[in-house]
Amino acid sequence: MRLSRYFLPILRETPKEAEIVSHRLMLRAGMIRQEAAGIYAFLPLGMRVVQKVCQIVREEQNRAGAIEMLMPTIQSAELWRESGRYDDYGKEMLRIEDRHEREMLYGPTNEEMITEIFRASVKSYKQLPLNLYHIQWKFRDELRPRFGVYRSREFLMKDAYSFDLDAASSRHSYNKMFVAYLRTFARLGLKSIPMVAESGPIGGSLSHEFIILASTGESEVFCHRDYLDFPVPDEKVDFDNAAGLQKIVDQWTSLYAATSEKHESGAFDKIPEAKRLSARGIEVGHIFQFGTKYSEPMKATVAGPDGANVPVHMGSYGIGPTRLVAAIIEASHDETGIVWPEPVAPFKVALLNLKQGDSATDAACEKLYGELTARGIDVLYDDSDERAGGKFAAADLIGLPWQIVVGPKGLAEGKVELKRRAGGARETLSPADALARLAG
Ligand code: 5CA
Repeated sequence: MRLSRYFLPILRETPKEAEIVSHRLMLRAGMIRQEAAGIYAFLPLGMRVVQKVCQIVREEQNRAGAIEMLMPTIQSAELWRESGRYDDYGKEMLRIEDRHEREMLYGPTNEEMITEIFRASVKSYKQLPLNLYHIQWKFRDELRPRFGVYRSREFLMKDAYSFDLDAASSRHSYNKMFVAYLRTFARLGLKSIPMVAESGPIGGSLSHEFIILASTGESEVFCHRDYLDFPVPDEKVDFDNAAGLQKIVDQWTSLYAATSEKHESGAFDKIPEAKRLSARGIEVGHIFQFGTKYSEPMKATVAGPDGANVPVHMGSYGIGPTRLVAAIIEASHDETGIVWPEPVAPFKVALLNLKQGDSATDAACEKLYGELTARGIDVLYDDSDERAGGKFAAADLIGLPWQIVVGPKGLAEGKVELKRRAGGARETLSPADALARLAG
């Protein structure tokens, strides 16, 4: 992509309304724009990151056996009356009336709708277990939307819903998502800690929040420090091996870890003092097991092996991809800007032409640009007329993992500079070597 043809509205000034670093950097780097309180447009650079995050979330959901679909954002109030949540949900729900005066709502979550879809066609335990998910916009009329896309009113959610015949197999489904979440957040370059959590309006007795430690986090959390060094299961993990998964989950829940709502100071104080970690965190995922809370009132039953109809056992599993973009920046930035972990970077390389208009520099850049593109490497080519200082600052701000700096002085010796954004290490090498390094 040539910067001269791209849409990257970088802000020079620090926006005053932004209280935390991720919000500031997302606005400055031209990733998002506020359209109303808690409602954001994702501009091209921001949208690329959202897509990368969603793709990793998707791959790990699929690996764990969940099946992707897409439900609508607008739901009928009727459905929510069936579960009894229509009135309970209160002011957080955006209620809408259509032209026929039918009560509708913008979905804050989808337990009711998925239960309705399930009961329409699944009749036998032989079709279980089943886990269906989608990645879709949600709306919650948050009392205090803040920190940009971290706590917005409209946000993207990956929500998965599992259906099982009984509590034991429902636990297996829960564990699949638990392990998928550990892998997902690790692939996004984050250290997540599953913590015992309150289930709130979703319901149920078993619930974990996946927390990223960050000083700007909204949640107060308490855990054993050793979680920070626990091994994350690799891609060979067998999701069909119930006992094997339970072992992983047992290890990841063996030490104390709780959000403030579930905190027990007595238990926490038993941890040796040096191992106690009391910190702030960002909730990036939340999983719930709630048995028959929805299936019973909504009559989602299947015929069991003995022919008798029983309500199915369910769980739901949420991840916030748009919140994750903010969480990744909170975890990975420096004083000059964002430092993208490679798997979610909007482009892999920034190619900086330090003397646009100089025929040798232009030719070297064009050649590199063509070669990088041909190899399928995402490159943002700064071919603007900006002076060198401005190009360096913009490249650091948007935080692509690599920068190739091409200027007349270096080129006179057949060299370009390759800079690693994380850590700032620089190397002087030939364009061919720079290319080989990035293609490797
Ligand atoms: N139905 C369940 C699980 S599918 C559910 O709604 N869970 S939730 O309420 O915990 O939300 C799931 C995830 O969505 C959260 O972990 C968080 O990552 C994200 N999320 C929730 N509220 C917001 C918000 N206001 N802004 C951005 N992301 C949010």
